[in-house]
Amino acid sequence: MSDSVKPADVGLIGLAVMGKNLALNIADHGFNIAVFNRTTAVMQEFIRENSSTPGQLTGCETLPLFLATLKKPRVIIILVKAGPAIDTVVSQLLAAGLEKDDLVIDAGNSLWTDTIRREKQYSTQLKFFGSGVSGGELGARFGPSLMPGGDPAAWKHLEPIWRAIAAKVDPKTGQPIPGAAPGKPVTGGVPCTAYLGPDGAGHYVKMVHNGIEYVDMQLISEAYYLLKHLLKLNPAELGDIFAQWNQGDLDSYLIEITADILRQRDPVKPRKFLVDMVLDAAGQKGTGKWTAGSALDMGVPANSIAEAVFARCMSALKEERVSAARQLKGSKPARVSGKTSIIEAVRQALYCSKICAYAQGFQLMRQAQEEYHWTFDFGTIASIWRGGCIIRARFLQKITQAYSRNPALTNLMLDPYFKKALAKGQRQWRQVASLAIQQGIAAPAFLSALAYYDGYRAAVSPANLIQAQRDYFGAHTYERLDAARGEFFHLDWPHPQRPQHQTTGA
Ligand code: NBP
Repeated sequence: MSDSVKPADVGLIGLAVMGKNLALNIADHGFNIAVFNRTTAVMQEFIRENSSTPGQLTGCETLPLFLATLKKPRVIIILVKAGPAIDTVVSQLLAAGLEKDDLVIDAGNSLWTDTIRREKQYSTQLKFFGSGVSGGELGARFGPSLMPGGDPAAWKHLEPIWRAIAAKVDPKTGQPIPGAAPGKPVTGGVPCTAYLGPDGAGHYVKMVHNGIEYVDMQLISEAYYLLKHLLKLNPAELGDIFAQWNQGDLDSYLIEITADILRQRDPVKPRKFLVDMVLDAAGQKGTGKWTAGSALDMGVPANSIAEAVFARCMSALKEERVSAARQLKGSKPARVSGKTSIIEAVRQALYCSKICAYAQGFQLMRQAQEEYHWTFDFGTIASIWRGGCIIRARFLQKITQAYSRNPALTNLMLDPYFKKALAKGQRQWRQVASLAIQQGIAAPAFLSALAYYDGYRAAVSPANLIQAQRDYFGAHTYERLDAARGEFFHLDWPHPQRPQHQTTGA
């Protein structure tokens, strides 16, 4: 290190979309930052392009040089492709001289069980820490939502940086404070980050955030598609509806960008709207699937999250769908009357379904904390999602308030505010669900959210019959309504191949 270069406060490895933008955000906040990338040319170009950055950026061509540039104990953020690349980078850092007190933060979308494993595996060699980062390119650049989890002692070193670079919200309204620009970060406000718990807690919360994001996007797409077909509206008209919705309860980043997207003309064929030219096959990187998988593993009903993942899988079957459309009959979507009331009904259906999606995400975290011995503060989780992240929304202030009213809330739907919202919107929600069914329009997220609501509020379900069937064919036993929970019975069910039958305790 030359004498003119001050030791760096923090290092960052991985200069793709997220790493570059997070590095600039960190530099904007007055931290000296050293950066390294596997492909040196990427690092060199990044340094060249940002030579006028007010903060100090130091590009390092080798890992030994990178380590030598950092203050001790070193604080190193890794933003490389999630998966084996994390272990590769850690091994390379160890080979280059990383020390026991140094902190390595995996800020990518890593599977939480990998983070649990890595923290244990590297515990004698370094301090491994996980943190979710949400907000995409612009969030990383001007203020993301940061979801850290790991050793609390390690958090002390990271906390000042994370609090500085995170998105900020107004303490009274919970609304994001806008206006950050290169070299001019937002000052004041409440940072959208908080320590969430040990080992994989941060990455688990980030994963659930993404699972909710899948449903949010699916619900918005279903609302768009229903309005398009029921009211025969063009994308610009639909964009205006979403822009109007963004002024009320649905105010959120995803609704805002939806309005922008719908109004966008195609740059290739300007007479067309771009959305009409985009192929209807949605990709996925796996965090939605992980969320649904975790729900299945723990037995938590998160049907809308799973439906949102399956809807993307269905969308990907483009060629099969095109062929099936010619062969399978359904009712044809027809124009319906009452434009204003249909728009309002879809808005209510969207809001009610969104409540169910978030309820499922929080239920999942509630169960995960039992499973992994974490203690989540759900109000804090909701509060750090109010700004910076993809699911940021006015609605998250309501969730923050719900958990501050009752931190032990059994289900978000039971909070007085949300109970009222569901009661108010449910007639129109059911109307929209019926319309979708009658008109043959697939609306899996709307319908699954409604099924979640109706299933959760059903004091009596049809599972008595399932359990009786299980006992019939597999002697799996059943509990009785007139006996204590945990007391099991079995019947030798009458069947020609099973001569005698009787009820027995089991
Ligand atoms: P990518 O996930 O596309 O990863 C590209 C970076 O990883 C490049 O810097 C590449 O170096 C580096 N890399 C790879 Br690939 N394999 C490596 C290895 N074995 N050793 C060292 N470096 C390696 O980047 P991203 O989109 O910026 O995302 C980074 C992380 O943040 C991911 O976990 C992602 O899931 C998460 N995330 C992304 C977003 C988003 O909007 N993109 C949002 C939130 C979270 P190279 O230049 O030499 O190829």
